[in-house]
Amino acid sequence: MGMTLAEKIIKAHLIEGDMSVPGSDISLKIDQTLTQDATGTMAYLEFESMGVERVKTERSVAYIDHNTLQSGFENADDHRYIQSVAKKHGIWFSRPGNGICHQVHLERFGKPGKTLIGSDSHTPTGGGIGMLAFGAGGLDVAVAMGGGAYHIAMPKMIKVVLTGKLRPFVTAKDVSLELLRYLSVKGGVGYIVEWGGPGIKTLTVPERATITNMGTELGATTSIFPSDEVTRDFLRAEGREEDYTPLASDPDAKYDRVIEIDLAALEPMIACPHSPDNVVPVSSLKGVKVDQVCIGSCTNSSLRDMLKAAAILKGKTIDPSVSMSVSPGSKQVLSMLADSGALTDILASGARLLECACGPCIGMGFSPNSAGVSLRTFNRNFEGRSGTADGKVYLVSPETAVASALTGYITDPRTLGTMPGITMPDSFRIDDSAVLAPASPEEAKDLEVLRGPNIKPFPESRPVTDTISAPLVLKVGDNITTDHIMPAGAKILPYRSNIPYLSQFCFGVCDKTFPERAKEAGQSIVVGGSNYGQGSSREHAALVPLYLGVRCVIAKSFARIHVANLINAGILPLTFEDPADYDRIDQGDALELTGIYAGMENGTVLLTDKTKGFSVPLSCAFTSRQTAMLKAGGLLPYTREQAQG
Ligand code: MIC
Ligand code: SF4
Repeated sequence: MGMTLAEKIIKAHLIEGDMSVPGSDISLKIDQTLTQDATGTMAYLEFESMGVERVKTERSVAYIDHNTLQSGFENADDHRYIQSVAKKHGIWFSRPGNGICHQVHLERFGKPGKTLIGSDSHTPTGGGIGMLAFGAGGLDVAVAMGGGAYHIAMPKMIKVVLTGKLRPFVTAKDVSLELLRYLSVKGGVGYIVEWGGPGIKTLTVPERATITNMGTELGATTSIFPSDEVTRDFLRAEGREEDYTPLASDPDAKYDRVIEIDLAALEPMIACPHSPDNVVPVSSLKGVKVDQVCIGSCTNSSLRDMLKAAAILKGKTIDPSVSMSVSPGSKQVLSMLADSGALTDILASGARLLECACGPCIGMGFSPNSAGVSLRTFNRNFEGRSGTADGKVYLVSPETAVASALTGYITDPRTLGTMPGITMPDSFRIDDSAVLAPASPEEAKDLEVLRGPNIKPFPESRPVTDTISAPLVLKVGDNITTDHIMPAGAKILPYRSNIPYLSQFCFGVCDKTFPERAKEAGQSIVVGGSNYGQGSSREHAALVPLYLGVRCVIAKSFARIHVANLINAGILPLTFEDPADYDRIDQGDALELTGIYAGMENGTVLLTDKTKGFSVPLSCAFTSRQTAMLKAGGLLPYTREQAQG
């Protein structure tokens, strides 16, 4: 039987496991890694603690793109730490200002057919170029840099067959939003989404990358496009045609689910607050007043996106009531915008230029006004993420963003008339001067790693015990994101290497008193609904609860990266066998989990609600490796145990 493209890449990288059993543990050889600074500091501390001298991957890159505000010494110190640790251990270093990790990686390093893991949930952006790319916790990336395998549950396969061609003003972003409307933020959990069909030929690599980027919002393990002539053209324009390999699924490959989308039938779509799957046609929100518009982020910051925005803005000015920002995805994009004159058109329209970084996407500046409506070309609109607690963030394409900035109201871009043409250059401007090479192994020996005072030791994990007695300190609902668990934003992000400081903000979006209560309890349990921990890969959403004494999280279901991070941190994740039991327990109840070790073998642990006096079964479907990790107290102690034999 034929194979899907993802299966072919998995097979070529499989270290252990049975690919024919979906959901079973498989381990993969990882060719490339990336980190960004907000998760990178912790990832490199973890890497250092493993005692590996030099990374064992083909290419590892450390990007600085999230924490670029530097409103105090913290970010600058962390940048210096990452730069020095990268140089010493064989990692390439992309300087602040060089761009957003996913955009730069696609431009300069991504290779079809290779595996990539990154300490950022949008690493699947690399699927736009035919890579099998996964978002992962920092510790998993650290292990992969040290030559260790990356473990995932063997995914099932969805194929999205594209036919037709997008009409003017309808974009790749609208394809992503349409799929989110259809599948929801949980619809991709456990799947790889493979894109195919005759319609893909009409999509350029940056458009494909927008789509694979937003596959993360579906909860998918990853998303991937074939590598074809379009991929070759992109790599040629990047001056690296030699990195091209044609790759496709076999014609008789079997998929668990097939979805067809006629590109010609799509219209501009918009995700309403506060979830990327809260999607409706833009035309249905006509007349909603807009306060702020942001163009950029790893979803929509390519040269193509920027040129389109500039072409629509040319000769016009944005509505005086709207504040608009443009953040190009990379130095390459920004310099080409400048060279072509398109930057002048953007600036003349009244938009503000922000640096080539994540910026407003992660609340790093440019927060909206109180209760402000912000239209963003980004991928996430979770509550509070923009930095304004009551801000209302909508997700749109660059075309819809610009049309709305011009009128001051949510506007279907098709009402603008004719889409002005843009000319994409045959070759991009190649200037890798902001990517610093690592030192040679000899030179590296004498290099000092520079640590600032903001770096605090990471929390001590504890082996999971056979019985856990602890109060239920927090009960939350469905689709809790890592932005709820461990918020980001300009005020908190600088402390990503300081878990004790971060801990005061844990679950701040849901309940500001949680940290105090958790500390008082000593050890505690958290209960959540379905898709608990969706969103980012930040392992801080596990490390901070660990620091606060959380020993177990019970949920209806978990998001993939977060559940891995919980296990890596030695926190026990359990699910309700009967989801209705969620309603029977209340915050404040005294809980007891018994028979945990036996449950790790037979799949069931008993939960007793001592306050109410009843017991219910919880499921615990761990692989033998996960069980061993939990018993050792997490991935770091487990890795040390393994190394000692
Ligand atoms: C995000 O978009 O939420 C982030 C910030 O890029 C995170 C990583 C982080 O929290 O540092 C992600 O997507 O993994
Ligand atoms: Fe940066 Fe936003 Fe992309 Fe996360 S989603 S990597 S914060 S641009």
